[in-house]
Amino acid sequence: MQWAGIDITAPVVMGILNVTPDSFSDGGDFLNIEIARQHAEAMCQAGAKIIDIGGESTRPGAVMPSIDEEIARIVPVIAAVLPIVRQYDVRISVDTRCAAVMMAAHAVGADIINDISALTYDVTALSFVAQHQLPVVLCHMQGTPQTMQRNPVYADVVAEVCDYLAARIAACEQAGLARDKIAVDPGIGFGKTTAHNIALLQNLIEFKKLNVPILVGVSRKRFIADITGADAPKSRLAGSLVSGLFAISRGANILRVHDVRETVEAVRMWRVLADDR
Ligand code: 7PM
Repeated sequence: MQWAGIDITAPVVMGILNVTPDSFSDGGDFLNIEIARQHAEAMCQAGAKIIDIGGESTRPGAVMPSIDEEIARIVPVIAAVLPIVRQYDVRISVDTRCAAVMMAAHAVGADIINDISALTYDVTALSFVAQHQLPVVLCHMQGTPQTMQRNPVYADVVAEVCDYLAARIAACEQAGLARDKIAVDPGIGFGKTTAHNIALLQNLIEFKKLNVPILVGVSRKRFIADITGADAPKSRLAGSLVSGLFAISRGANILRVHDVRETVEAVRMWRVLADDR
């Protein structure tokens, strides 16, 4: 099975390269371009097949940067890491809701659009992605990063998220985007309580009926702290690895993670022991 030029028959790891000063777990570590280059190379060497670069911290309550600020943050980083990721045959995804940022990122080499708003936030985003037939991750979010965690409510979170993603896939196809460019994501932490996140992971198999690759982002998220008591984001590695392996066991194809080496090794162990060849 292929998506975005990547063989996704085996689970794929997407490494996170946050270039926002307030990213909830990297706290602006990577504002320095050189550090970003080194981190991207380390993630490629550790087995990441996609590097996800985001200029907007979408953690709950975050303030949106201006479009120019978002572009100023990510374009130099994409340009700096491009030669490296190309050496490793790794792809670059850009984590943004803004069409202008997608265009600027694509212009300097970004391969994949990772939009937490599933191409609904910016009215011109869908036509841009369809025009260029870009691989896209359609992620579910209830509300906005500013409001989503105030009071997430669903009658049936699995059915509602699945139906939303089905509708977004239909909208993309309607706009002329080939279905084989599309991947979906239940949006763990995007307008969900811990109970909602657990239900989505336990019922991930329901999303297989959408017949597109499934991406899951659990790494270092708050629901892990709620369960393990690991309060500091960087202390949530064990919970992140177990949640990621669990998601794979329930059908996830791509894991979006901070800790690439640990995740690649955990997935390798899992696949041998689960005889999941
Ligand atoms: C809450 C806390 C929400 C932290 C989001 C975050 C995802 C993503 C992010 C995801 C896709 C963070 C994340 N999470 N893109 N971007 N799926 N497709 O790591 O789960 O800051 S931001």
